[in-house]
Amino acid sequence: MPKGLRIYAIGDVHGCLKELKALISLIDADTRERPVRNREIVFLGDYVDRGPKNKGVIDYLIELEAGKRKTVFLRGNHDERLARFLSEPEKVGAGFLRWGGDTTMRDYGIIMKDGEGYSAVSKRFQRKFPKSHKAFLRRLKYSHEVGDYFFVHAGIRPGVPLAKQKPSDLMWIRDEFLPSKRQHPKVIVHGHTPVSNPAVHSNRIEVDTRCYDTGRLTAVVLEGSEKRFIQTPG
Ligand SMILES: [Mn+2]
Repeated sequence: MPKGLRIYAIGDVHGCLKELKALISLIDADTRERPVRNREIVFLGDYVDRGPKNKGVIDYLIELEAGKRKTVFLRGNHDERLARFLSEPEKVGAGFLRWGGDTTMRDYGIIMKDGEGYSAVSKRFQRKFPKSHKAFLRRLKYSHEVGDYFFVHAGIRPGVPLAKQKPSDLMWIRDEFLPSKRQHPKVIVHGHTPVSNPAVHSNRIEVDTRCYDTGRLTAVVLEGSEKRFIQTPG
């Protein structure tokens, strides 16, 4: 990390509002204990689906974005699919509902009726979905690069230059990325694939600790060449 900058990068939130607020408090306490000139909080995406408070999480993130803390919000596959379910429901409806989209819709007051099609339920959902939330989803970035680190939701396709990576890989990749031993142009900091414990590998750092199951939401703290983790107790 460049001198004087500390980054806290937070893994998949998936509707875990309570843990997210707790983690932000832990991060603020950490910064008070160890003051630093510049601090940035990077969210690695997947804010919705599966957990209990999806609408609440987006409200809270919008509040954080407007507040004093310097923040960066990346785009996860679940965030992308939520946005697409509102605009092209027939294409993504099956996946959206299979992977927890029903819990997100319910938070916005929409329950799919028996025999209702994707288009019809999406239309009802659109009417309940705040413009501010739509705009937030549109603002999400695919990646963020600082110092020797590349922050992204899922990972990268090994061997492809960072500037040429496809959004679909950045949000979805697993099989070709996780086992790769290649030294990528930067150390990849990512979520997307849950692990029991966050880990530092030679070419990547993974921080998705499946908060909606474990109650443990994790941030990696990067400063100089130091790497450490902060986590809610679960
Ligand atoms: Mn994901």
